[in-house]
Amino acid sequence: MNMPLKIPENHPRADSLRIRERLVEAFEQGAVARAGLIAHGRGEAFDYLLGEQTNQPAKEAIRAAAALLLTAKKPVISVNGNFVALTPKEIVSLSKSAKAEIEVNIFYRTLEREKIIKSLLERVGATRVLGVDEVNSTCIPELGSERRRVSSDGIFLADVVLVPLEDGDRTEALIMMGKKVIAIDLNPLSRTSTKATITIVDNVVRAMPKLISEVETLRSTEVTDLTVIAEQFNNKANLNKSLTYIVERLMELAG
Ligand code: PTJ
Repeated sequence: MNMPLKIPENHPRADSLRIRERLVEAFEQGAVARAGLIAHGRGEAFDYLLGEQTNQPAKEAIRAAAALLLTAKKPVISVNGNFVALTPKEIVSLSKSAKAEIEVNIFYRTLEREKIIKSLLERVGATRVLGVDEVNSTCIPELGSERRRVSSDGIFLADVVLVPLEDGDRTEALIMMGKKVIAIDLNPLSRTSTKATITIVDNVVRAMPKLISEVETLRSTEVTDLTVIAEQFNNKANLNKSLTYIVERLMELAG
């Protein structure tokens, strides 16, 4: 076990180091998978390229995602180890404001990890967490991984599923089942990003509070207008904008 790192306030990378520490702590608690630490490193690299801020294409995706959540009949937030380590309170808050179920669905599946993730959510106010030791589970067709088992009351019935930090093939399977998928992924090139209905290319740490506040902003908007906002969103065009943003930023930095 590592000694917790004492991060000097004036360290130029203090925020990033604090986030790393949260991941390490949640790994030691048993919530984050070993591979989750590697996944975080990959995310950090893309975040550098994005300038570690929520850019305009991400803001547009957040607005469309909020509209989609508000028009959904049965939205579900899918939660894994990294997501709960980074934004536990925001997951609970979004589930309340968007009236969405929370379901634990992990790639490296053990009952022990499921229970730890559930308890971290309950500690910050979650009252109903699906997907843990479920008698009532169903399998997603065409999916080989442990993620195929989903709650019959949650992801299986959902029309809209939020899938942050996804591993890839499940998004495709959910889309094939006729569901709409909102991804939050720092990598605009990932399979998840390209297959999702709406991809927010941003760090979950920044995107989640903005998504919650956008849900509040749009709450009183007419359903027909919300539908237009969600349907007018073009994921491919938005991902192209994120890539262009990175390219232009790097060109500028390169002088
Ligand atoms: O908890 P489990 O068992 O379900 O395992 C979860 C991990 C994350 C290990 C699993 O889903 C996995 O292996 O994911 P990948 O294939 O590494 O993909 C994770 C994606 O999330 C990558 O495209 C990363 O760039 C991205 N990512 C990493 N950190 C963040 C992120 N996106 C948004 N915010 C982050 N903080």
